[in-house]
Amino acid sequence: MARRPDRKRCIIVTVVVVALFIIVLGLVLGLTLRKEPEQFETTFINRCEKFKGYDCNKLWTAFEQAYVGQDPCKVTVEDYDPFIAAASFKPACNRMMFWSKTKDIVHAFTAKNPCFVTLEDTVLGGVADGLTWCGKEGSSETFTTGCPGWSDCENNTVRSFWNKASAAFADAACGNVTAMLNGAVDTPFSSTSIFGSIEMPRFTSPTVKRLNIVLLTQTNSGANCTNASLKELQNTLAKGITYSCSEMTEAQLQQCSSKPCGNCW
Ligand code: DVN
Repeated sequence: MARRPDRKRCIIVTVVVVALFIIVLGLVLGLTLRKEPEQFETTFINRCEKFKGYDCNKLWTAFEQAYVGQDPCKVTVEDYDPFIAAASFKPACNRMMFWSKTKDIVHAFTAKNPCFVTLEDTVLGGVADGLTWCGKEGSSETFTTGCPGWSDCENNTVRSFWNKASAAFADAACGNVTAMLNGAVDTPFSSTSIFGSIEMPRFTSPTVKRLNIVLLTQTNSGANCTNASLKELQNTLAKGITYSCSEMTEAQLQQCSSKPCGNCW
C-alpha cells in the first residue's frame, strides 16, 4: 500500500525529465538549424552597410523574396527585379571595369585604384560576391549548403542572380569602358562567358564611346592582342564603339595602381 505514492512520484519525475530533455534537444536543434540563415543574412546586411545611402533591410527583403520557398532550380533572372530596383546605383561613366577570368587580380587592382569600379565594388554585386545561397520549397529559410551548382541547372539561384546583376551593371555602362581579360588562357574572350554573352552585348553607341581591353599577359608566353578571340570580340562589338587593346603584365598593372584616373591605358 505504501509503495503506490512512490511509484506515482517516480512516473512524474520520469515524465518531467523526458519533457525537459525534449525541450533542451528542441532548443539545441532549433538554434543549430537557424544558425546558417542568420549568418547569411548578417553577412549580407553587414556588407550592404558599407555602402552609403541604402536601406539594407529593404534590400535584404527584396533579395530573399527572389528565392525563398522556391525550387532552387526554378529561380529566374526576373525574380531578382525587386532587388535590382532597390539597389539602384549611379553609373560611374569612364570608370566601369568589366572582367573575365581575372577575378582576383582585377579586384586587387580596384581596391588600390578606386578610379575603377567593378560590379562587385558596388552594392549590387558586393552583397553576394563569393557566396552561395538558395531556398527550398515549403521553407522560409536561406540555405548555404546543398544548393545546386553553377552548371547543375540553368535557372539556379546563384547563376540567375549574377546574370541579372551583370545585365543591370552593363546597362549602366557609359563613356569609356574597360574590360580586364586574361592573356594566360587560350581564349581571353569567350562569347559564352558572362562578359561575352550578357555584358558586352549591352554596350551601345553613343552611350558607350570606347571599349578598352586590358589583356593581362605573361612576359614570354600566352595570348596577346592579336589573339583570334579578340578578333571575334571586335566583330561582335556594337558599331560606333571604338576598340582598343593594351597588353599589360601584372607588374605594369601594379605601377598603374598609383596613377591618376584614366592614365593607365
Ligand atoms: O565583368 C564581370 C562581372 O561584371 C561579372 O558579373 O561578370 C563578369 C565576369 O564573368 P565571366 O565573364 O563569366 O568571367 P569568369 O571568370 O569566367 O566567371 C566569373 C565568375 O562567375 C567565376 O569566378 C564564378 O564565380 P565564383 O565561383 O568564383 O564565385 C562564376 N562562374 C562563371 N562561370 C562559372 C562560374 N562558376 C562556376 N561554374 C561556371 N561555369
